[in-house]
Amino acid sequence: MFNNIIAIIAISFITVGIIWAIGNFTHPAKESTTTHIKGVLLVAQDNLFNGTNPDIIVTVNVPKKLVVLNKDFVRHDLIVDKLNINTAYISPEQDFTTAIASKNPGTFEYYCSLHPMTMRGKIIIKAA
Ligand SMILES: [Cu+2]
Repeated sequence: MFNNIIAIIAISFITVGIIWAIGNFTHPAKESTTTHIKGVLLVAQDNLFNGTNPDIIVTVNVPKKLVVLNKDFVRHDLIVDKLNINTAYISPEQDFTTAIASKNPGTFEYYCSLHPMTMRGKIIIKAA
């Protein structure tokens, strides 16, 4: 009797182990493909970018990836007139990827056209 219980428990563990192994094989954990990509993430939330509208530093002739993610309840966009960046309206939970690139150094303002009073910061292109 006691041996039967031990056997049932052992078989249960083996069964669960096999199911777990098959699950891992058919549904492997997703590896993040973005962690090694250098770039800038601006999260639009509470009518600010990243809470502080941070300066973004970019080197001349070294394009930098820019992802704008909208975690707000209203639409936002990001525009840099002189760098020809315009994400168009980004809906809540949507994102848009673009690039910051310039052949010339300078300071350029980025802003949201819907909330230009609060969502405004600087892109600084520095010499190489
Ligand atoms: Cu906005």
